[in-house]
Order: sequence, then C-alpha cells, then structure tokens
Amino acid sequence: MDERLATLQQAILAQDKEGALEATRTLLDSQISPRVILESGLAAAMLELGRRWKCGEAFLPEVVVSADIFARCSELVEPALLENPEEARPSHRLVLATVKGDLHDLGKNIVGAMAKTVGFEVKDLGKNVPADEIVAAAREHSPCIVGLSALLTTTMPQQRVAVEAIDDAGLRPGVKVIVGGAPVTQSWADQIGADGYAPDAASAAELARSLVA
Ligand code: B1M
Repeated sequence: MDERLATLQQAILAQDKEGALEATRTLLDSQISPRVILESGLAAAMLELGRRWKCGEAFLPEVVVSADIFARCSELVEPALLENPEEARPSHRLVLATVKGDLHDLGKNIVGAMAKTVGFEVKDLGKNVPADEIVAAAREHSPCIVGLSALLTTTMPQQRVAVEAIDDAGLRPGVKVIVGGAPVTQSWADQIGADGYAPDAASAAELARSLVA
C-alpha cells in the first residue's frame, strides 16, 4: 500500500486529528486521486476500526473520535473530488438518507459526494430519517433516485418500510430506489423490491447514473 495512505490510516486509528488532516493534505498535494483517498485511505481505516471494535481491541469512545476525524478529513477531500466533474449532463436528483433508527452517516456522505461527481444534484436528508420524510422528499423531487443507507442489521428493515411507503404513495416508477450499507446485499435489495444495490460509494454513483440513463 502507498505509504502516505498508510500514514493517513494510522492517524485515524490513533485518533490523531492533526496527523490525519496533515496526511490528507499531503495526499491531496500528490497525484493520488481523491476517490482513492476516500476509499483506500479514510474508509479503509474505519473498516479496520470496526474490526478492532468487534473483537474488543477498540472501544466506543475511540470510534466516536475517529468518526469525527473521518468527517473532517472528508470535508477536505470533497472539493477536490468535484474539481473535475464529468461533462455537463442533464441534472438528475438523488435524495439520500440513512434510515430511521440509524446514526451512521459517513458512508452515505461519501455516496453523496461521489454522486455529485457524476452530475447528480444531491438532496441529503441526513440520518435517522423516517419513511414519511423520505416519501415527502421523493414526491417533491420526483423524478429522482432515492438512496437509502443502513449500517445496522436492526435498521435494514427500515429500507423495506421506506420502499413500501414509496410504493404506497404511488411514486414509482418515477422514483427509483437504491440501497447500500455494510450489511446490505443484492439479495436483500431484491427481497425488498429496491431497483438496485451498490457495495460502495463509487458503484452507487455509477448505479444511479445507469438508472437514469
Ligand atoms: Co457503529 N456499528 N454502532 N458506530 N459502526 C457498526 C456498523 C458495526 C458493524 C460495528 C461492529 O460491531 N463491528 C455494528 C453493527 C453490527 C450489526 O448491526 N450487526 C455497530 C454498532 C453495534 C453500533 C451501535 C449499536 C453501538 C452501541 O451504541 N452499542 C451504535 C448504533 C447507533 C445507531 O445508529 N442507532 C453505533 C454507533 C456508531 C457511532 C455513532 C459511534 C459511529 C458512527 C458515526 C457516524 O457515522 N457519523 C459508528 C461507526 C463509525 C461504526 C463503524 C466502526 C464504521 C462505519 C463507517 O463509518 N465506516 C462500523 C463498523 C463497520 O462498518 N465495519 C460500525 C466507513 C464508511 C465509509 O463505510 O458506512 O460501510 P460504510 O459505507 C460504505 C459502504 O457500506 C457503502 O459505501 C460506503 C463507502 O464506500 N454504502 C452505500 C453506505 N451507504 C450506502 C448507500 C448506497 C450504496 C452504498 O446506496 C444508497
């Protein structure tokens, strides 16, 4: 792995905010793409932290601090991500939310940043968003893609609740739904009647683009 990406990961894992910001700036000054910084630097560090947390090598306070550092570093990377947006294309809308009961938003935020790079106007409803708010936003911005993130096995069912609420409101097919988040799979997406699943933020942006093509 590139030494500079490793330095960034180590700083996040050590809750070293200044070190992580410095490492992010160093990477941005180099030729490394902002997408790689996000996925292979920042997101990879959080994945490793999750592994450590699960096996008792890290604890909640450390995760909270690292998550905050992750967010600050992402803020530095996002403008660079948008510096070279793809050719202007008809503007499409992506309504994005982390579902009700779920406070994990780092991955969702990356999905939003990536979607902007492929020409989407992103309406980010935030985290812990109930289905009725998602339906209201889908109605307001239709035709649009609705992107639903869930990081907990206990909140995945809220993706189904939201899909059903969008159906019940009669908003499909003008509204297409894509789902993602660490525990989410293509099989789950099929079960709940979503239009697509993406395993990571770059694929989510591509999927959204293919659905409006
Ligand atoms: Co939580 N947490 N957490 N957590 N947390 C996990 C998810 C967990 C797997 C950790 C573990 O046990 N190893 C575990 C869930 C277990 C399960 O459900 N089976 C867990 C738990 C248990 C909890 C609490 C219940 C802990 C507690 O309080 N006892 C609690 C729940 C709070 C709640 O939501 N109600 C909790 C709280 C938190 C923090 C607040 C401390 C913090 C979140 C801060 C924040 O988001 N602002 C946190 C964090 C940071 C994590 C881990 C360590 C990292 C998640 C993350 O941000 N990853 C996580 C461990 C893990 O995931 N391995 C864990 C980086 C991020 C870039 O990746 O979000 O996966 P990710 O997003 C990826 C892809 O999934 C995808 O693209 C992104 C980038 O490529 N993607 C999409 C995401 N959304 C998408 C949408 C799409 C498409 C792709 O289309 C729309």
